[in-house]
Amino acid sequence: MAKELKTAALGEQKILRGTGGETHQVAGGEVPTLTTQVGMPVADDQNSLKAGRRGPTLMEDQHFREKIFHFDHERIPERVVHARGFGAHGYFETYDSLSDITAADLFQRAGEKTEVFVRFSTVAGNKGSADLARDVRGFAVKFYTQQGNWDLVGNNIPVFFIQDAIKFPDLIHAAKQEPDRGFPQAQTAHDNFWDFISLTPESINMALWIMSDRTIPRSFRFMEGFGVHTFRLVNAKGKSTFVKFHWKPKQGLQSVAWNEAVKLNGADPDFHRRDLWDAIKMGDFPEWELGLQLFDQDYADQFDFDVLDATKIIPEEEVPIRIVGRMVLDRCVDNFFAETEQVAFQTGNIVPGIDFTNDPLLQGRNFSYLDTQLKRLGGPNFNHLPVNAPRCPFHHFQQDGHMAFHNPKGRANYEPNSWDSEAGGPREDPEAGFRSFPEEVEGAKGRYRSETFADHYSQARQFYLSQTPVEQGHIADAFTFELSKVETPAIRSRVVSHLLNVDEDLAQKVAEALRLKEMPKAAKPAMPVKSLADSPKLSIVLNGPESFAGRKVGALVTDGCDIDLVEALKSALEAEGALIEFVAPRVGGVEASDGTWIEAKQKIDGGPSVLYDAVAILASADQVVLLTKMPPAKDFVSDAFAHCKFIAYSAEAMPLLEKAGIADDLDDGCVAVGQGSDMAAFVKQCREVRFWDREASLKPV
Ligand code: HDD
Repeated sequence: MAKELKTAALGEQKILRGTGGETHQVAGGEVPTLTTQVGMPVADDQNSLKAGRRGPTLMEDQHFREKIFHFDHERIPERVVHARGFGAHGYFETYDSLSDITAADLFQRAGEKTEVFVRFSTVAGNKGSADLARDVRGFAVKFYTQQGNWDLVGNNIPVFFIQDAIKFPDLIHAAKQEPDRGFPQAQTAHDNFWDFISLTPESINMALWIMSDRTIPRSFRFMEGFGVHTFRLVNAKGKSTFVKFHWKPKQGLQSVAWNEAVKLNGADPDFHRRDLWDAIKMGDFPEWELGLQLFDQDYADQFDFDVLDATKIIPEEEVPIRIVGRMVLDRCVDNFFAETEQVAFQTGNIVPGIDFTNDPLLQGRNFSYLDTQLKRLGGPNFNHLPVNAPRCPFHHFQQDGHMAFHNPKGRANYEPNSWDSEAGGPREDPEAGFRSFPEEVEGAKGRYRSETFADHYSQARQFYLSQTPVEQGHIADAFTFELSKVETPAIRSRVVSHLLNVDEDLAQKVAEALRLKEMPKAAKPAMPVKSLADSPKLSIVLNGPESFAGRKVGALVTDGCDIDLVEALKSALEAEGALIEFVAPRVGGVEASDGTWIEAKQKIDGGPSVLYDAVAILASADQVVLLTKMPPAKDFVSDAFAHCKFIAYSAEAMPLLEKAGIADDLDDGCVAVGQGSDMAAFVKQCREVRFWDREASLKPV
């Protein structure tokens, strides 16, 4: 006979107050009594109700049925794009009143704070995909203003692949897993994607951006955000000004190396979400400044490109960015599903003082976001969910439907009505209410693509030529990598045929690295490619951080490591606002030279150097031999070197550097630290984030 199972959990609890059961005493203190959804106290949550000790489960077990039923329905459809994301709460603070250019309430009063919710995301991968996919990052901000919610649903790249929303399903189908095989996951390195891109010349500018390091950010905290489209700001007098929205990270820009991204996906697939969570939890709140590029119709008319074309930027050097406020993320979500998963962004959510333009991508988006939320959230009342509900008062006659949390009060649920103010409900306000900017529009109906959208290469060329040589090298490597995963040679060649219009040198490099049998002819541009002035603001390296604050050093330590060096490094990093994490052979920690116990955060194979911005190798003479025998210790050093990180090392650690094969190649990015050496100087050097000079000596694969 089967042994009877004891239910320890039940036995140890002491009921404090009655069976209606408010609280129980458990090991950690008082907890509320477990109930069903409708509040019935539960006596046994370990065993289903059975007919006899070993008999079948009974249908009348309502608690069991309710629990399993609810579990079966826990998932909602993931977003068709941007499925993997991570959200946080915070606020936006207006620096100065912008009442001269917009009537938007949140921009009226200097110093005023508006609550925000932000969700960062990747685009192509499924909900469970890894964070370091080479991909665009979503940067969606919901402002809960006093005149309704304004959603600025942007990306970390200021241009887009396509000009007209009607091509969005094709773009996304091509980017995501191929439909017959269901792979590859979260990657654009496959035939369908590059087939589509190479047949869609308008996407070439974006192709250059996504092959740059922008698509492998160090974390959400170190990337820019963009509203992409041209919007309008409208002031109280009805005057309109065009605007492009920019988010500038106060932390500076930073990306990782591609080889690092590949390894990070294995070492910590949650690297980006963990980074944001940890930073907020420890009080190091990330900040972005909101910048506006403002221009009028005259500027738009003389600009080289069409301001309604979302595949184009307006260089910052041409229309400077006016900084108007800052956003601080200071609170993690309490519940991932309720907030991050159920948040519903809509480009259609704008407020008086902000308006759309005729950008055909934006116009199409305005339909898609409303539509998709209905599918995802299961009914028309998703704005009743706390994360989506406005923080200002709201009154309307919309009623009923699935899961309506609140319905209109009073007798009237229609308008006009002749009931008195209380029973009759809300009325429109011609003064304060939203009015569309009265732009004159006329023309014959037709499926057009304006000829002002036809220049597909000039800005791609400008982007490429504005990068530092290091970044140009990364772009060539990225094209080579992605196209090497494309199985059809004709598609590889077709991509190179477009690159010839961007920069011949780039095309040559990629063609050679792919070992194309012959150079294809350049694709025929619809109009001549222009030579535009360089825009240094497009480079990540030129716009890096001013300090090492918020970054992390991984210190590889062993028993007997020099406590003075450890302490010196710790205090230099603390002074900079940076962090240190100890990596040791065993996670329990190590005993330093003076007997001090140093707690490790990671065991060496769980804490590879890709997790850190810079590393310190502080092994003791006795123990370093042990490390030389550990492959992950060797990788820790050789990877840090290959990823151009700054490396501090003690003399005792040299045998490990030798084993890692870098002892003969030590350069200015490798800093010997010992008695009397200046750790602050090492940390100052780390502000550069990477020692890029090294890269030239590392032969690309
Ligand atoms: Fe989109 C989600 C950004 C073009 C249709 N998009 C989505 C999200 C971001 C963007 C950040 C995730 C929001 C969140 O975190 O919940 N999308 C962009 C940008 C675009 C863009 C910057 C171009 C400038 N999108 C675009 C087009 C269409 C869509 C042209 C359709 C015509 N996007 C959607 C969507 C999603 C979405 C299907 C999926 C989940 C969601 O909306 O809420 O409606």
